[in-house]
Amino acid sequence: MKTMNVGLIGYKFMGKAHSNAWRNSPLFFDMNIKPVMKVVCGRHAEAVQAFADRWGWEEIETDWKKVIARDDIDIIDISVPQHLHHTIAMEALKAGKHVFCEKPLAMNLTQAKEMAALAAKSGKVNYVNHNYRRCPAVQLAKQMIDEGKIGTIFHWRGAYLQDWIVDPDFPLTWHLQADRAGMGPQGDLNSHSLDLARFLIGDVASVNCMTANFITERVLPDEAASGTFSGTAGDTGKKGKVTVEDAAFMTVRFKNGALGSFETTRFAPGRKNYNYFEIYGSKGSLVFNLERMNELQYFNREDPDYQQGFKTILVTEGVHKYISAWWPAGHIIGYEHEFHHAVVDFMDAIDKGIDIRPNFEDGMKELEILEAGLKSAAEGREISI
Ligand code: SOE
Repeated sequence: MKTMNVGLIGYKFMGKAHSNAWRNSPLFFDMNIKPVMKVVCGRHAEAVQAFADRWGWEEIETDWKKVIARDDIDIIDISVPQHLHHTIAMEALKAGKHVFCEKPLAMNLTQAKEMAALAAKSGKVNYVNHNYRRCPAVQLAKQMIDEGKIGTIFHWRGAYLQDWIVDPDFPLTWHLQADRAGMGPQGDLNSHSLDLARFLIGDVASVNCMTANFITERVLPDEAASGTFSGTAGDTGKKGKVTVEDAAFMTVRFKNGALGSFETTRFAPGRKNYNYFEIYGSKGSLVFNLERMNELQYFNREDPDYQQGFKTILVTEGVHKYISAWWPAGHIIGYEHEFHHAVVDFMDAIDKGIDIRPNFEDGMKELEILEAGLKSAAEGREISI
């Protein structure tokens, strides 16, 4: 069995989701190249060591440059906040590593262009982890669209809603600071929705967008005690300015003539990770809701009138992509399984010498559209891509 050594940079929420996938994918899927959890890197040695012990990483590092410099590391997994993606990915590609990078690809289009150009020249597998593409129900939607089941597509209606900062006492974590996050939910969440729309509908010709800020300053955080979805106020009592949008509502014209809407906010109480889309076509419609991720709603205009209505396809039969590696029909899968599917396809791309999508080129195109959205919001006009 051929193996490749992985170096993971970052060990919080995404480091955990990725470690789970690197560790367990070979147990469920037949892989020609098996990933080896060689080294995990983070700034605080004691915490990283505890993480490595729990998840089975062989070694730890506290300097990501040393991980990249190692000849025995084949793959660099970037699971740190996006202000570090460009620097680490560029060094990893220059060192001849394959790169598995969290989304959004970069802080801005300029960085993304450099990353995509170097990745294209490198001949190395490069992937940006828009994990929701690899949900079997989304793969089924793609299959049904490609089979013409819903005909010519008129509309995409997407919403990616969360509620974890609606509390004015939630502190100013890095997600709310432009110099570390780049954007707010536009980059964090609409990037996912946009990736799904580009995968299922096609590319975007122009955008219109409006943004809003509801809480403009927040108490400074205790960084060590804060993460994604969780924030602990620091003891200084000092406040700082929120420098990213709290919500972004964007409409787009797709190149194929379809119209789309993308709503994203972190101020939707009760919506914990509500990644949802509807697609309307000349022959029918599809609806996906991540909170019911094993189901795809399908309306078929060609059903006889007395049977017309949305039906629920339970996407757990072995015929669906990835499912046969898991459980029998009806034994549903979860959020973490999409990360396994990404790892499997990433290693397969290396084995076969092929591309995996979304790659850095996709990540760059998404940032181009997302930035155009923020420009549209700032200037109050439609922006062509
Ligand atoms: C926070 O909004 C977050 O963790 C995103 O960064 C992820 O990409 C998303 O999948 C879940 O929510």
